[in-house]
Amino acid sequence: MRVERVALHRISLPLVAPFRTSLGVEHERTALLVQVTSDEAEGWGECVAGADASYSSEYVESAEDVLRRHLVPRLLAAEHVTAHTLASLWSGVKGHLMAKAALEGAVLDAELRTHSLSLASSLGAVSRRVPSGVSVGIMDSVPELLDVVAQYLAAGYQRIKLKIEPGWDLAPVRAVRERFGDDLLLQVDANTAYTQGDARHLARLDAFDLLLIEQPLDEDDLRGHAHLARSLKTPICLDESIVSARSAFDAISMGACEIINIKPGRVGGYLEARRIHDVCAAAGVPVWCGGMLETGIGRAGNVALSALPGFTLPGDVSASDRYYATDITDPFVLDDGYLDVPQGAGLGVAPVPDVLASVTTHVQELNR
Ligand code: OSB
Ligand code: MG
Repeated sequence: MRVERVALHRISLPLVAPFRTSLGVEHERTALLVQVTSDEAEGWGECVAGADASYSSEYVESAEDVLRRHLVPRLLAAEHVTAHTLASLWSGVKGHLMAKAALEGAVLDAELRTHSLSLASSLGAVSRRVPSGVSVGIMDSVPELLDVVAQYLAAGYQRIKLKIEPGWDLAPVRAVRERFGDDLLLQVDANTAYTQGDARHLARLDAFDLLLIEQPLDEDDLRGHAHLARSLKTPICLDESIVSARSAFDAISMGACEIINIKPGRVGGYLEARRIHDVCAAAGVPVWCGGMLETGIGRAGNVALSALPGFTLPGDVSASDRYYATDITDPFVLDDGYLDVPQGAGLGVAPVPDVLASVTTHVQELNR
């Protein structure tokens, strides 16, 4: 495939409700969409970098900058590319995995459309629908949290993840467990909010029979997680720490986690996400697909990935209306607690032009 043009669309999409984590609060999703036009097809990718650098070192403008200066020029200078050859094209560009993932996603979408293949089948999907979980932000009060969780359960979500931080952990978890019972699939996500000194406090979560605790410590603290794991019955799951198949293997080997959250956008794209899945499957480590409040573009890819056999836990792949009143693609809809895996070529979805235009704040076109 020969890429003729790349367009970077910056968008701002209001969230249906503010989303608060230990890292801060988001009222809208500011994101970058990458559109690739080849000699044969068009493809779209979504960059999961946030408006600030609180979750990772990347943010929207850093992704835009590295795409414009370093990644897109290499792509446009190549006579023939496939998603699998991009890694060698970018060998001189360190890091910036979220920017790379967005461009790889767009190239892969265009390539698969050329061959009339769905992303799900190309990755090795085995399911036609995937169970849907939901990530619930930090609330102002426990009664408010219980109302929100009750609404999600009534909608059919199959698993609840509570965001936690010091001061918002034992009480909300206890309240949700007591109100909704022992059968509820319940887990928590700390987004690095704790330190090793909190080990005894975190061990008190063991009483609530959680599926897992996600990323309690700093992203570069694998040894700390391995140490903490010895104090907790609750399995540790890593999110921020896992940036590649190699880091997944290291974390598993060190005993830093028993479960891994795979986010394609965080690890450089669907191809590396697939490799992490394979490493985990070989090690007997369950995985699930995380989310970054994606629009329908990123969501389509996350749903496809979630259909792989190693994704044995429900992911943070919720319906479009959990995030946005109007998504930029046809919405993903919850059906009996599941989302259907797109079967069309490539991602199987594309932006609706009018909706995209209404949320776009800036477009940059780069040509051969
Ligand atoms: O840590 O999993 C996280 C959202 C933004 C950044 C980090 C995280 C999250 C979520 C939401 O938990 C997952 C989703 O529903 O997209
Ligand atoms: Mg997380």
